[in-house]
Amino acid sequence: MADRELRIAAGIVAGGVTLGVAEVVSVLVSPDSTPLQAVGAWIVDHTPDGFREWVIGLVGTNDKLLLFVSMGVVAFVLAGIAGVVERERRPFGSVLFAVFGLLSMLAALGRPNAAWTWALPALLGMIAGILLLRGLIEKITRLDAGAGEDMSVERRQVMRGLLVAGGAALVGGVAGRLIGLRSRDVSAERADVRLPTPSEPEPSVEPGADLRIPGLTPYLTSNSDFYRIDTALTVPQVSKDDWSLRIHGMVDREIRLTYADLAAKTPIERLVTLACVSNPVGGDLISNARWLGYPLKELIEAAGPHPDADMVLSRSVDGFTAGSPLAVLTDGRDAMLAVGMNGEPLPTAHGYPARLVVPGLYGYVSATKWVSELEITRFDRAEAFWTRRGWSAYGPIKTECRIDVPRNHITTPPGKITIAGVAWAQHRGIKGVEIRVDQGDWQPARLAVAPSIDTWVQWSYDWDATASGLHTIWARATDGTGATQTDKQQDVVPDGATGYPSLTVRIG
Ligand SMILES: Nc1nc2c(c(=O)[nH]1)N[C@H]1C(S)=C(S)[C@@H](COP(=O)(O)O)O[C@H]1N2
Ligand SMILES: [Mo]
Repeated sequence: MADRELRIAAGIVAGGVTLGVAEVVSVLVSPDSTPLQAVGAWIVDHTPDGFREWVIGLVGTNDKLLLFVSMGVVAFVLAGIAGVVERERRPFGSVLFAVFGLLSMLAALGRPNAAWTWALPALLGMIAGILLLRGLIEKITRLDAGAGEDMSVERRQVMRGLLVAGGAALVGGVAGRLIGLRSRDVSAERADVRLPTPSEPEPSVEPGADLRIPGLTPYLTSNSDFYRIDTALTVPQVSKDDWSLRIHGMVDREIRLTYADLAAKTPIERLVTLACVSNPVGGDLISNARWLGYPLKELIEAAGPHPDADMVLSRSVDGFTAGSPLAVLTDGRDAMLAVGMNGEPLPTAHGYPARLVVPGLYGYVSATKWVSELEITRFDRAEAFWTRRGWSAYGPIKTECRIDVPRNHITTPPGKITIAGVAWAQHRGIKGVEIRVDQGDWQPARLAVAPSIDTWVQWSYDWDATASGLHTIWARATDGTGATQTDKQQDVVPDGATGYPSLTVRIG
């Protein structure tokens, strides 16, 4: 049994070669077709919501990195076990490789945009891995059986073979991944895109919209600071020359729009604040940008939606779907097929070449990135990605606010303290924000200029802090219809968190 370690190493190296060969083959197929990517995507799709929330709470947006690292660890442990089993219970080590190869192939073929070729990386990787595993184990078994001087020479040969194969798998795998990603990378194409000019440019953000208070979130979010949420393990790379939008389903005539077709239309440019339903009270999954795009109302009405249709199921190239009320997309608000963000083509992570932006709806029911299809259908016939996972079918944005300054838990001397933050109720607008300190009365805050009812609004309040000790500050917003946000605390599932934001400061 002296060579147990050698057999574990043989299993791990064979596992590495499996993954490495798959990465190399994927250069010719798609970066998303490899076992790690395909199984990873399957896991993301099948993770229970509660667990996902818990993991994201723990590691934040490093969740994808954590997923790959844990998959790698599991793969190598299993491969090591396969090495031992192949010797002791032949051929069950190879069978273990075959089972995982087949599961990876199924996972790859099950991706929404997969072709049959997507099975090839896992298949060829599996074959290479099994051949290597059998060869190595046979060699090591002969070592076990033999004895004497020449065996140490052979042993050294096996070790050298393991190192070479392992090194080659690593180099090949990393190179394959980089080449595969590079050859599909659309950032160069994106840099050359010239955006069309909007009919009436959105007036530049009035200075009064930004109170410029240190620590207060800027009114406009830069593209690099804009929050990002999606289920994509690798950012989809969609060339504008390959992109098209199919409008179909319950329509009089199906329409297919190419990027070139859009050039014949006149875009609008609007300020819209996007918000994620997973944003807890006080959270930062909300950002505000200037979007350039084409009114969805015109695009959809050109297809002639049937009167009994009530849902637009938008689909992304990566299979994500969102279900928006047809009435909301066509009621005259600035719902758009966006191609520009803050004067630039959409960043790839935010949906290049085209995505949806709908004022007043949470992202999960409206803001489909890398959008490729609008299916006109009915809520009682179709279910979107997150609805199937227990989130509400309808996702109107709730009236909420956030306190940005002062920071929670600070200690500060008595005197004038500026309290400031943002408030939002997209497409209803914000009529007022009030502040309460401890058990005092609600006091109106000063609202900044609101360039649009579709964006958040900054607010501030000067608090004369005299009494030393610990104080709690609360805020609440009232929307344009006169409705004040609810004080009932609710978690993000199933349709968005509610409750007054609060923080504590120590005066003294
Ligand atoms: N293709 C695709 N589009 C998507 C998603 C996704 O997972 N895939 N997530 C949605 C969600 S939940 C939100 S909140 C917004 C976030 O958009 P952003 O990343 O540009 O901020 O995108 C929406 N569009
Ligand atoms: Mo979201």
